[in-house]
Amino acid sequence: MTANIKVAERKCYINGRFVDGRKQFPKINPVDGTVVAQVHEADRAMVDEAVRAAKAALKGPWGKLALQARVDLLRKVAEGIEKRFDDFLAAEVADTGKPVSLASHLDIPRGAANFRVFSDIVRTYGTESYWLDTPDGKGAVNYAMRKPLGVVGVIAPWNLPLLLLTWKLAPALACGNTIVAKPSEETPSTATLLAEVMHEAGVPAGVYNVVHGFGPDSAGEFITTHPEVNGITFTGETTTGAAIMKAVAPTVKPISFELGGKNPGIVFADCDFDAAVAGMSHAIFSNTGQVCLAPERVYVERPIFDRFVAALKAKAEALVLGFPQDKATNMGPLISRQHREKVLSYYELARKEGAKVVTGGGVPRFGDSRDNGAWIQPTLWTGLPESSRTVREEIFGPCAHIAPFDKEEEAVEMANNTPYGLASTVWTRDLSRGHRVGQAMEVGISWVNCWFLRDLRTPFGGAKLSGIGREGGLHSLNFYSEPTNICIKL
Ligand code: NAD
Ligand code: 6OD
Repeated sequence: MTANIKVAERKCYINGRFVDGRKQFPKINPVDGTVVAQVHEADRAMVDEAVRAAKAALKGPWGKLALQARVDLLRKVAEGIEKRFDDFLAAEVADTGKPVSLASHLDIPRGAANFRVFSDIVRTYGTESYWLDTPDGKGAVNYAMRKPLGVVGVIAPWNLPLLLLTWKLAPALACGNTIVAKPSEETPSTATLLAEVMHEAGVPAGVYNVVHGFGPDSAGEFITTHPEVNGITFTGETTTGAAIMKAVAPTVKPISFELGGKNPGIVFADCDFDAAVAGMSHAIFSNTGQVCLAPERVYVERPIFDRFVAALKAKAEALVLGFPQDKATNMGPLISRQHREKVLSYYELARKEGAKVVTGGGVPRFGDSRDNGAWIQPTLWTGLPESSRTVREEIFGPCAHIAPFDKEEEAVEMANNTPYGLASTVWTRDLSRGHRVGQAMEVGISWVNCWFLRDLRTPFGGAKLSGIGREGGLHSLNFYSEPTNICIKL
């Protein structure tokens, strides 16, 4: 099914030109283990060149553009993504192996939507202004003016590549910044296609630069340690965030971090049972569990515990692990064999820690090319203590542990007993309880009777180890701009 995908070349894009790296690395399709792209890795000199180009563009035509003209260009970028929808879709699917049905409804449309949303929001972005009384009675006008941060380093993960890159790129550009972007080494393609779209839209050279590569001693580190990069926005693992914090410390850059999670789901006995089972199944397994917001810990009120576990098991076993293009497919592989090793180590650990394996726990066998890929079984466990590593550590796979509870307070306490604080989802028909428990969650986003649903103008980010700062709507614009306080004495 994937054999007709050509091996693409993914070059870096610096100062409006596609550039070869001195080294290349292969991108492997996790569906069947074939090479789908050769990726050009940026060395330190290439990152330097990208930063120089981005800095020059700030002073050049981009910096001089009026806001309306900038917004018009970003809208053209949104249209450009839509015009090349099929190319973006094919590239994202080849890199990740995710079902076409998912990428065509989520990843690519959101890539375009991010540019539209932030084009709209930036048009109405105001700043404070105050009238000051002065002893001479003449007064003063005191107002804040927002300027771009400058050159912004955007470092993105592989799970929702275009969606998460543009989620940061669009507001940063809307505020007038220039960009040095590093997509994940696992998903180089859509960021590269976006360079073509930017070029066609007429975005000036140097405004959007793409440098491919890895983290330490590669493009990631070269961006974060670069003295001329004025801010870093990062989505990825908490441990990577910690390393980046250290790296940026000597040059004191503002950072915005969206990090890992170990999210709880709480299901009360008074919930709409079928909706809760469908909602939790979607939340746990979509994108093969590789969503930072996915609930890997599920707490179910005891009267419905056995029935809920059985219903969730049935949902897991009905998932179709198929080729991305098949309409029936609703779960793809993990991103790579390497990531599968990590997830499988937790499947093994769960057994050692005494879990009852409700379903899954291993690698599926297909008898076709998928056996060369990075497939894994959707997996559910019960019976683990809250202190076990399986229940405490982020796995980032299609799996969850389900535990019973008797009292609301107990569920809240277990849900919050984690060093992470990204997201939660609560299922109940009692609206007061929905508010009460939803508000008690120590997280950045708390859903009731839904998951992943969000107006893009609202704040997004994590508490505790799940992040620093908030993006979304005006929160993004606040991060990607620097206020100057101006006071004029009359
Ligand atoms: P990762 O941290 O391994 O990599 C993310 C990016 O950082 C990649 O581009 C990588 O090359 C780069 N990188 C790695 N080490 C670096 C370093 N030392 N300096 C600079 N850059 C470096 O994360 P991942 O495996 O790509 O993504 C999965 C993780 O991301 C999970 O933990 C998940 O929860 C998290 N995530 C969080 C959110 C959120 O919004 N909170 C969203 C998506 C994913
Ligand atoms: O929807 C978004 O904007 C967003 N940042 C989603 C993050 C998903 C994490 O995997």
